[in-house]
Amino acid sequence: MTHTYDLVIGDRAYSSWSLRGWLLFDAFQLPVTTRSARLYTDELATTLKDYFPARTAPTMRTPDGSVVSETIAIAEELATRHPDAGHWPKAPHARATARVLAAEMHAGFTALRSACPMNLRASYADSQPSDAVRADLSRLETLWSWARTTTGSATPWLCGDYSAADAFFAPVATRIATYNLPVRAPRPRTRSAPIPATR
Ligand SMILES: N[C@@H](CCC(=O)N[C@@H](CS)C(=O)NCC(=O)O)C(=O)O
Repeated sequence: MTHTYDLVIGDRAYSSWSLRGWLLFDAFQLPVTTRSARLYTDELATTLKDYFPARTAPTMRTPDGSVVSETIAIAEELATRHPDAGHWPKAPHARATARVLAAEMHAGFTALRSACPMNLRASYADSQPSDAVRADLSRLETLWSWARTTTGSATPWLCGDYSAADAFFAPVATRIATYNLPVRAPRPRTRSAPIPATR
């Protein structure tokens, strides 16, 4: 029997962390067996009994049996085990930048996350974001613009090639679309010279 990764996830249309966890496999061509469980039901708790001490989706089990919850830990563990998969940029400055973005997403944006739950099946034309949500959107613009400038990204992505930072912000991008949230286009990349990729 071939052992592969197992990944417990909720519905990827509604569970932003599950979508991130799944993207950390799918976008980097890593094979995984997914186990879907409905969130906020006994189904998730029952499924996770096999993944002690995890309590949330996504949770992965590595082929050798380590249980890893917390999406940032999943990203780091996959990146370490599969260094050529591309979770982090190879160039040190772009890699550091991508790590900052993923970590801040993991820890922050609480107003946006609670006011605008991810829902890939809905689209609202009218949005009345609170001041706290507007502050999160402003921080997003700052971070995204900084990442693209400082890494000299010439792709549509944040730090050059698609990285875990993009996977972490994918559910945020869907919220902007779902709730028609006001964000400005990125500023032109002329304000500071990018740090060379080879540093
Ligand atoms: N900090 C966790 C958050 C994961 C999380 O909150 N997952 C939600 C679904 S989006 C969940 O499993 N909720 C079920 C529960 O809390 O009972 C991570 O990074 O993975």
